[in-house]
Amino acid sequence: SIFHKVERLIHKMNASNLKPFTVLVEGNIGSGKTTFLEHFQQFEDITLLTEPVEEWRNLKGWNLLDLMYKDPAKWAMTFQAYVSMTMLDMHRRPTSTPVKLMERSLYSARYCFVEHMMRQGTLHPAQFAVLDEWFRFIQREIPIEADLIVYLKTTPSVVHERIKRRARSEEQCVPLSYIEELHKLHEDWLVNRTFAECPAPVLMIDADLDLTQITEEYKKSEHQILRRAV
Ligand code: DCP
Repeated sequence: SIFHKVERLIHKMNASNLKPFTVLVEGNIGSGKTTFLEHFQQFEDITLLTEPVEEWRNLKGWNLLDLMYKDPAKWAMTFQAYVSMTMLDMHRRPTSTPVKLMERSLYSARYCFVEHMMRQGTLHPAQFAVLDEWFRFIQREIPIEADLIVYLKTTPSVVHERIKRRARSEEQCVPLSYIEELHKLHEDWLVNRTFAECPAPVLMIDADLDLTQITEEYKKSEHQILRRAV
């Protein structure tokens, strides 16, 4: 079967000591990135790096995500600086498996969130300049692997409903307009390619479907993720 073939190839890959095939999972807030990664738990030879948001909610007891939403002018910079650090940590984390799946990346932090906060004026131009210099420095000096981007494409109103339903306490005041702006930035980055560098080929998935149907949609990508790994 296809799975035996994949298994054999994965073991070959393990033996050959190559860099893992690295997949960045991107999409708006509430697009189902965590669920997508969890779908791949069934495959033993994939390393999953999920939920960096849990680190942002608890740094030595401080909830940076909450501070950022409550007082963006004061905390956006601190929050994004910490996001960059946790993302760099995930990008650099060694894996013994041939495939590595990551939730978000340094790229979406810079090209979607920081970009938005700069355009909005939430980040002072000087703060933006510091974050941007860090980003450029990392890009220049530290290899960041990316072989494929899975883009969970959604409609803003759909994810806005989901965000309200899941009721993560920090996100209760996130307006639809914010989700729409983030959507546009993801589209400009990954689809229209208008302002930012896209570091890998993009596999687009319709992520508007609800949980009962989305598994079928996810399955379509198994192929690409596992096959491209060899
Ligand atoms: N966030 C941010 N700046 C970033 C990354 C994320 O302000 N550079 C915020 C937006 C959300 C929270 O962090 O309030 C988590 O967003 P994600 O989209 O990374 O994670 P989700 O858990 O919402 O993803 P999903 O529901 O797709 O699993």
